[in-house]
Formats: sequence, C-alpha cells, structure tokens
Amino acid sequence: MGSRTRNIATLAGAALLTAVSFAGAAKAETVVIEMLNINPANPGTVMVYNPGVTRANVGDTIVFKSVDPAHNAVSIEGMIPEGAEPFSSPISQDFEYVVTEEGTYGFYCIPHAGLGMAGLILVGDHTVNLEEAKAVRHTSPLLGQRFQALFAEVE
Ligand SMILES: [Cu+2]
Repeated sequence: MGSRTRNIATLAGAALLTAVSFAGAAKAETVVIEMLNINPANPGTVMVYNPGVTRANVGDTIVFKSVDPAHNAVSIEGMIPEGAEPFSSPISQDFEYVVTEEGTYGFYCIPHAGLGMAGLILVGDHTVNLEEAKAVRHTSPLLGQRFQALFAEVE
C-alpha cells in the first residue's frame, strides 16, 4: 500500500517535471492538417489538405489527419529545406512528422496527384528555400496549378 502510494506520487512528480520542461522548451506545438475530399471553405474544390498552407515552428509536430479515407502525404523532392527528412505517409492513416528545419515544405497526395491534392508547410523563415520550391515542375498539371494557388497565398 505504502509503496503503491509512493509510486503514484513518483508518477505525478514525473508528469509535472515533463510538463515543466516541455513549457520551458520552445513550446513545441502540434499542428493538424486534415486530409479531406471536399474543401470546407470552397465545396467546389475537391481533394484538399485543410489548411492548404500551414504555418509552424521548428520542433512542432505536424499531424496529417486522415479525416476522409484514401489520402496520404508525401514530401516532394526539391520542395523541402536542406537537412529535412523526406516523408511519405501510409494511405488512410494519421501520420506525424516533426519539422526540424526552417523553410518551405511542399507535399502531395499520391492517389490524388492527378487532381492536384497538394499542400505547403511554412516553418519559421520560409524564404530559406521558397524560390527553389516554387521552381519545381510537376508532372500533373493540376498539381502545378494547386501549388501556384498556394504559393499565391504565401506572399
Ligand atoms: Cu488524396
């Protein structure tokens, strides 16, 4: 009984310590990007990430939320900052990715590349690789168009 109480107290202390050190760090946050069949802000646009342009800080965790099935999120070569780990999420599953570098991250959905399902994450100073990211050519015309629209929101 006594040791059990002590264990619980230790656990509570550990949790408190974790909370304190977490707050002391650069308060990393969780940022959610929904993967949707229909744009809630514009029902005429289908197969979207919501939001299309997401802002975050280094250390934040991006959660790609599988709200509607059959989507994923894959980083695009030439559209992530130097030193950032490329990512490719399983289809129809939530996926977490920690952003470790400042810059612009471009990603798309493999099943809906042809429908232009694309998104941007801007981390800290996003201009680090913005021009390089903009210059990437996309095999799917709709993907290129969606990125153009998203980049227009960035300025
Ligand atoms: Cu998709």
